[in-house]
Amino acid sequence: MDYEKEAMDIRRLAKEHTQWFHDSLPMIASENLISPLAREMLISDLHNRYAEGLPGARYYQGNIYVDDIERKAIDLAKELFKVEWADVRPISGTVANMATLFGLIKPGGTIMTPNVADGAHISSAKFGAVGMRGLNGVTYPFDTDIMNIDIDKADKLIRETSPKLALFGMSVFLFPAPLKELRDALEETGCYVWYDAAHVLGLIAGGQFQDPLREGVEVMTGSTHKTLPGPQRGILLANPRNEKMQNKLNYGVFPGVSSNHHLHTMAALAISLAEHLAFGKEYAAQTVKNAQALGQAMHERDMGVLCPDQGFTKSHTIAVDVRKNGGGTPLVEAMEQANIIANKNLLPWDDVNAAQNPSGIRLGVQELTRIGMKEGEMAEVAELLKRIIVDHESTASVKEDVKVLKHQFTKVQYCFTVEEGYDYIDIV
Ligand code: DSN
Repeated sequence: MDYEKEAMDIRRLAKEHTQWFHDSLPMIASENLISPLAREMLISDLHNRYAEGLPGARYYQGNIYVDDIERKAIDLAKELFKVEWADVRPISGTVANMATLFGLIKPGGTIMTPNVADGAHISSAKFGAVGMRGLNGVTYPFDTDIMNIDIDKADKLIRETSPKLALFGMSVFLFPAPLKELRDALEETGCYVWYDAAHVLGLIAGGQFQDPLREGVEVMTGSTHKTLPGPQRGILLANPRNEKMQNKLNYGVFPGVSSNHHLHTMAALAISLAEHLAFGKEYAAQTVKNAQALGQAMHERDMGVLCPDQGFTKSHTIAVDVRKNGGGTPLVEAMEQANIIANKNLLPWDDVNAAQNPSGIRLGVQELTRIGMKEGEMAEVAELLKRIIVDHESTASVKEDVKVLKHQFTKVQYCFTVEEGYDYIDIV
């Protein structure tokens, strides 16, 4: 085999992929665009190096500058989230979740989590990290009319079950979790209260959605590439009740579930945190406005957007029940052919085993917002979606109009600008 040709083929495929996304409307709620300054970190020498432990207490030499970068990342995270303690080493949101499980609960312990069909992330499921830790998972009762935890039933169940750990946060996260409403029950059990903010991290930091760390949450995890538009990475934030708890979380990250923590993405995260401190408020507010505008425009076109009485969403995401138009799978495939990229999604009435053929579609607007789209463009996106989902128009003709819309928005916004001729760091 010609291995050089293989290598060049891989490069070609990556270029074609990049061109495709340049021509597309990416609407997967868990993705975003990194800024030019943060992206530069990904090809710097930091990528080639190792660090274990914490700044000033490492297991390898060569970390003089890495220590300074990591200290800055920690300080920026603490400022952005107004939190006492931050660990920027988890290499993904799921790794941050695993570190929390490793640190705060032992096998056999009881954890309360949202249910996957109701929109929870797989790491909170028996077939995900919760199961791998050997925990007894109990799910919150859910009210499908309001797409949120049923407060009265959950209050009762928390008191009856007395979990060691209570997890909030979803992957179809439309409305704030009822933290204040359940606070008494949670405090009475004495359990650790943990919030997986992966999807809404940038909204929280920007003062939108809810403020979990002021609503009774002690530990917040997240991924740093969704509504917080940074590198693919994770973060762990806490107001620990005592030093023992802080040490447990620290130990959970290292040596619990990670060794080297990927220094290029750590530096990219530090830059993204600084950019979110500068631009996050404006970005988060526009993101939520756009999601609500998209929900309204699709609702006006009778497309099955959930929760019209609640204003569709308070986050970056809307959920759409597309059963009457053919179901999630064929429709996201047709959308993909028309260059609108989204994912099919379980809705609460689906069997969890129907994940390959669910009722719903999940749409996120955080990336379209990142390139400067506003409410007017959301109406255009709704019309493009209607032509596929309701009218079943030819995807080829819709695709041309998708490209015309997308090509008007080619720059990443809400970040520090890089001038033409910018002196990028050398790879070697
Ligand atoms: N599964 C991802 C999502 O799309 O929500 C998060 O890890």
